[in-house]
Amino acid sequence: MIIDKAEVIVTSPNRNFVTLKLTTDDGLTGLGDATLNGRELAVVAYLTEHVVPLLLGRDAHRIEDTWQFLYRSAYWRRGPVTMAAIAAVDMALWDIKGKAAGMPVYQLLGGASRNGLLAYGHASGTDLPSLFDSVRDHLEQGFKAIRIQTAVPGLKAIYGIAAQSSFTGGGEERYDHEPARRGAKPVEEDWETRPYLLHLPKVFEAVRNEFGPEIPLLHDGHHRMTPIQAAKLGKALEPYDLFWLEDCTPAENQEALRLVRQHTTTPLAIGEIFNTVWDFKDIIREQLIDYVRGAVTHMGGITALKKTLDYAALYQIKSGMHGPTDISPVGMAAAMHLGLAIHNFGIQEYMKHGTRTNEVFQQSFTWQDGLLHPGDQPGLGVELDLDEAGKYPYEQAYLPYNRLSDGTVHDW
Ligand code: GCO
Ligand code: MG
Repeated sequence: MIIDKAEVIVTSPNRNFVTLKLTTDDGLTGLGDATLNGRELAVVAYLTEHVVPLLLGRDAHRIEDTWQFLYRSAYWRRGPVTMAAIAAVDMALWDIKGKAAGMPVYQLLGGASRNGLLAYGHASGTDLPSLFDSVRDHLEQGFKAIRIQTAVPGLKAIYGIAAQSSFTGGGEERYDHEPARRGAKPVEEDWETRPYLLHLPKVFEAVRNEFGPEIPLLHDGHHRMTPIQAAKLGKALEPYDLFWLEDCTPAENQEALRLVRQHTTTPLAIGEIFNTVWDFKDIIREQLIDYVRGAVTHMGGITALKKTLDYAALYQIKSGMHGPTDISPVGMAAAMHLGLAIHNFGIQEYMKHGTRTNEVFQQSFTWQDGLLHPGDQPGLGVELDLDEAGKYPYEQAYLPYNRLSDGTVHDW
């Protein structure tokens, strides 16, 4: 089973996606997600110029060998561009192997460890009434776990807050699709940690009073706090029993988590911007986190993330795979197959893709009673409609960034 065609497809139905499509000499195809939000074309070039020529003629069955070859032969290791490119190849090869075997990928990974995947959605609001509406929307959609993000009095624009409700069914009017956020320059947002630290516990108190103690609630700090601020927030949120506090400090300062950990029992999740097991090794071994946020798309694929999660399992640390809409339907499918198979699954982030995205990518996953399931089609269960994809050419799109009120650039 020889790889004899490798195409890199860029499409922007609701946002930009980079997909690798491999075809074998016996006509099987496999898809891999290589989307790196805001830096998409760097991965396109890495794949097209440096990886595709190496794939042609290789045995499509040799997933581990291909992974090791791409990782080690480059000499320059790790990094989001390299690891997104390797991830795409890895996913596409698992897709092909599943099709060759006539089995969904989760069967090849050991079979289902559960009936479906607990998933959390993103509720947000500019004030409490709009936040409550958004939570209600999510409950009606069947979500059994919900992330809570709110505006902070005095700050104009913050990541993760939709202008209206963050969930509108079709998924077209959310913060992650707003046209103002796509363009030739990154949108500037503002930030001050003090008003946020004062405000957030009150929001969680109000949400608990309105919706009760049962529903698992999550929050994303998006790397904005110092270690001692994060420790203080974790402690202040303890009465509201969070499922997790995510990215409380900048992820690259791993020692920070030791300090946070000493002060709070609020569970911690980190790692959406990590790309290898080396980024997780110490914080797993020292038990400084509770959930691994790595994405299949950015961690070098199913092969590499499974190894990281197996290592995390030794310490009762669970998966919490990244799943915003900048993970393509192919990357989401890979996450679902992996999540279904591993023993230490924790929760899956799930932001519904927009209508146009779902027309470009035909998907077999199901969403029922608050649980995701990748479906039982051979492979990953996703196909790409090239004609649909061709309607939506690449659009320059940057992530926003933050400045403090005195003008200092801050973590976004
Ligand atoms: C999350 C993330 C995302 C990121 C985005 C950047 O928890 O879902 O923080 O919303 O900001 O993926 O590309
Ligand atoms: Mg996050």
